[in-house]
Amino acid sequence: MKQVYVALVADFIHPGHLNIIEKARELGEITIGLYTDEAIATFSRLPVLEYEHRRIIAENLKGVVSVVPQKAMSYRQNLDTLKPDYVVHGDDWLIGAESCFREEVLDLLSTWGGKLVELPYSQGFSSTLMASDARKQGTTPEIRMKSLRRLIKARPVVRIMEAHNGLSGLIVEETFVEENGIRREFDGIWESSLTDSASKGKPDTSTVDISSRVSTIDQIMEVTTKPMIVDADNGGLTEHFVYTVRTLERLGVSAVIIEDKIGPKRNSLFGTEVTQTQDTKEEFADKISQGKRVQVTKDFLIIARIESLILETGMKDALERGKAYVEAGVDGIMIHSRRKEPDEILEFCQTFRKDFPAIPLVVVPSSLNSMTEDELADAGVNIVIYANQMLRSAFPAMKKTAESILTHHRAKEAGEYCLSIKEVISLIPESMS
Ligand code: SPV
Ligand code: MG
Repeated sequence: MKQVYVALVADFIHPGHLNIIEKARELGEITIGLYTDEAIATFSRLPVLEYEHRRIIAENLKGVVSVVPQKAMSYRQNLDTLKPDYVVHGDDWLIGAESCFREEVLDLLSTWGGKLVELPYSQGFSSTLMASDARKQGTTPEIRMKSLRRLIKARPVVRIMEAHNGLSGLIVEETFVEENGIRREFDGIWESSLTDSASKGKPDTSTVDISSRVSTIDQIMEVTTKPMIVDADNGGLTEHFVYTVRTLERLGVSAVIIEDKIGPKRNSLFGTEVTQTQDTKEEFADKISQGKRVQVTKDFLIIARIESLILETGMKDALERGKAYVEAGVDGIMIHSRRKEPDEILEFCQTFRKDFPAIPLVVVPSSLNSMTEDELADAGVNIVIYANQMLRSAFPAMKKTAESILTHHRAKEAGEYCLSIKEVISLIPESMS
């Protein structure tokens, strides 16, 4: 029997895929190279289904005798091992981002006399389009919650953007750019105490309470599918924090971040200009372990935010706290700083990483805005949170518009800051699909 290799995502199977499988079956025994989340994450959004679920689908396609993971977009590793007689693929990779993988496949096959069989691309079926339809179909709390852990595993660095209401949530959900044929978008949403409060005209002092925060969370979740990380200030009293954990988990939030401070809440970016008190290492570690004790699923993450660099209690203190919080069972560490220079953040990340290679590290580079995501990833960072840029960019535009109307006694001149009437009435589609 001839051996045939077909690479597949198997998240959505459409007649175009079945066409390819049928042709492959005519040629011989089919091995599916099933793309791993890690491979897919290098060029697009994660599939809706996890690898294990996709494997079950692939195994049950008629003519498939085995399914092996394809761990990169490149076919090299699997083709070198299997040396198939045929590779079957749609002809949609002749041009575009995937064409380099096609060239590599042709090169490899030629070394053992294998052949590439290409079928005309099935017009009207596109996995990318179907994936965006799936987005409109929505998600479930469970799928949404789990997706952050999958992303941390799959991506060199997870890119999170702030949202403070449904509209900014939609922008985080849907905005993308294309770079060399590769789609770049945000992986998830930060529900920020600063911007949730500011958008309600309130200071960032926990005056917007958890019930009100939950209503914003719900508003954002209603129009998005991406995972959400919630900023819960210091989590409140431990006996209240355990309830917050249960609430967020039930809603399908993926992670909560709590900071190791006590007393009246002040935004960290004030640093030592205002009175801010750090919790003891022991008390805060206890809050973490109580939170971990009550969570229902294995998927929810509790991330501890270390404020030692903000409060200038030193690197040694920050690292000791990191160790204590990990021992208390924390799932990730956020290290915060308000310096423009990267030195202290980098020193923390590199030192912490040596002792704890597997604990996710989170940074919020608001002041430190010159470092790229790749540079942060090289220092061991797993999650980058853009914590306030949606609100900060909306505010000046609204202010300019208000001033322009007051100045000119009419709205004409403010038009340059505004969406057209046509755009605003069709901004949000009326139907779900
Ligand atoms: C927030 O976005 O509310 C944060 C990050 O906690 S920071 O404002 O930098 O403290
Ligand atoms: Mg905050």
